[in-house]
Amino acid sequence: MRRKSVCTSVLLAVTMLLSMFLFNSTVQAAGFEMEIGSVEGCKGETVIVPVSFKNVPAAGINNCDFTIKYDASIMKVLEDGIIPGPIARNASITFDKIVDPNSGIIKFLYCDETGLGNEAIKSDGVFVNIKFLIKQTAPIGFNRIRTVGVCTFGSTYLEAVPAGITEGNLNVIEKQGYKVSGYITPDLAMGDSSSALKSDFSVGVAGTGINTVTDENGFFQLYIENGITNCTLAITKDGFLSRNINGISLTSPNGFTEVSSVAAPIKMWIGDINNDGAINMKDIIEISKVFNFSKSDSGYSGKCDINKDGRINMADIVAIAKHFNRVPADYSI
Ligand SMILES: [Ca+2]
Ligand SMILES: [Ca+2]
Repeated sequence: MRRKSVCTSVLLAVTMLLSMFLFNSTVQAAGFEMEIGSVEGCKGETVIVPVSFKNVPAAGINNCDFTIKYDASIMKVLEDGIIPGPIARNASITFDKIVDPNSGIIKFLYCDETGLGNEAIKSDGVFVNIKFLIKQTAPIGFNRIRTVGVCTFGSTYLEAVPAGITEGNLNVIEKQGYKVSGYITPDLAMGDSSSALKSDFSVGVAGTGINTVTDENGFFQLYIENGITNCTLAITKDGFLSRNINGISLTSPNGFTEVSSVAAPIKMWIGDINNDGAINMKDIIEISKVFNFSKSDSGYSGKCDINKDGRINMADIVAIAKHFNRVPADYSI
């Protein structure tokens, strides 16, 4: 964590320094463009908005610095929802971002730290994919996704590269089809189900690309195209034993199916730290590697802090013990 923040500081400093030089000379690589994707989806769905570079100059894009603005009342960037694209080289070092979920701002930084052009962006393609959840309160219609402030792009030779910017949008649509909703909650020994633990369960319809995530109340809602009358929901979240809910019939007369309620939510078992489909000693070993670490320690692992209280200790082991030696098939018992 510390190393990453140091990296961010270094990237910021280098990018700002380069920007000062960049204004002194300009490469005439007419035609370089950055395009923010346009997507559509309905309330409760997740969508992926790509940000792509086109007509990248032969000298490559050595560094860039730009900010994207979206409507935070309509969309939410998912946790781990900013994924560097294939043209970002050695992204763990060269690529960084800062998200402000309250104001709907994402700042992107890229810098070839070799200084030799070895990690400059040389080809056209997707620079970053941004995964958004469309909020349940989102009204039907278009919402701009655009840049704000100065967007700086620099070549390997420290020349400014002028960029044409195409803004994108999210079109929130009314979707036809069956609606499936429900509530999910972690089944914890301490009975604590704080909102941090209820949100961000991924809920997908098996065999389709339909997917959403739970909100802070553990609520989810999906729309399934007419024609599918029966489905399986696949529920996953980092650190939890994955679960399938089979045989959901969608043929209720009003087209609306509730698979679980606030009073009787679908329960998920925590403790599959290594995501191998079982809660066992291997997971305890993962926790023991970071035992007694707290959030301020560089080795702290959010995944091992089962109850999300900022410390990795016996309480987390106890939380795992509740469903020790269980596999997904045990959920039906
Ligand atoms: Ca495991
Ligand atoms: Ca803990």
